[in-house]
Amino acid sequence: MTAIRNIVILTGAGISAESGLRTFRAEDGLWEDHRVEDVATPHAFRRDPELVQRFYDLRRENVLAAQPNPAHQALARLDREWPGELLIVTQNIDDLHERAGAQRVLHMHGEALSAWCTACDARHHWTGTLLDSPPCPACGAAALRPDIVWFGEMPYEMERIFAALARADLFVSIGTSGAVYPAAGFVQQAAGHGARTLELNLERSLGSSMFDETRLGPASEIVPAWVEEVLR
Ligand code: BV8
Repeated sequence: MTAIRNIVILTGAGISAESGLRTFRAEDGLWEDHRVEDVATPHAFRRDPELVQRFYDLRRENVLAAQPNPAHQALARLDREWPGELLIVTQNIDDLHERAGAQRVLHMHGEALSAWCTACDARHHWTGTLLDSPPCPACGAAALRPDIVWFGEMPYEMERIFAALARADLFVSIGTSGAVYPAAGFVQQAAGHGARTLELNLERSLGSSMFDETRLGPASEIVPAWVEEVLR
């Protein structure tokens, strides 16, 4: 088996579930009691900006109140100690990877603690609310929206992600259902470039059959065990 030097890790809502942040595919399919298309599309924002701003103000509060769990801490340790290339590509808008100490992190779907001015294109670290249409700190316009990639919008840094997938020897997917693209297609891309592929999840995902190996269990248990193994 070729030596593992370059690792790409994809994380989803499941890695933050044990930190108290709800996952998406709740049994009722609602997203915190909203239909996804009512709160996470550009169309929804044009139709009812207050509903969308209130929804993300709530998500921002929840993120600020949450704490990293042992899965986040284990990946932060791997980031510190792994001598080869490593990129943690997260679909999550929370900052729990960074608060656990991880640095090589990329938020492909944006960040809850960031506001984006649609007038001057500036982005601002944001912990307050947006429902009250605060002025942009750079240009003063009341044109701030959540810095989030909504459905139908292009995810962030796709070139950097594709480049890392092309160089990966190992692709690991943690806490994601494989329901949303282009993230759900990364396993095929990595495998296509010859990488070994491993899934760590509570239950088999929609893409499980595409992985060389699947380990089931809560992230707070199976992620530290896997990191221990890799760093041994
Ligand atoms: C785009 C930010 C053009 C918002 C999000 C191809 C086929 C079909 C459809 C499409 C396609 N290509 C594009 C589409 C359309 C769409 C899409 O995929 N629709 C789906 C619904 C079919 N995709 C898009 O619109 C994307 N944009 O395509 O632009 C383009 C094309 C190519 C290249 C460039 C551009 C944009 C999608 C991004 C939307 N924004 N988030 C916000 O957060 O508010 S997506 C959002 O939903 C999350 O970020 C995440 O990506 C997804 C939720 O999935 P998961 O994170 O996996 O969470 P989920 O709840 O589903 O699953 C949790 C898992 O964890 C479960 O498996 C569970 O078992 C496990 N688990 C639970 N607890 C634990 C656990 N595991 C371990 N331990 C535990 N304790």
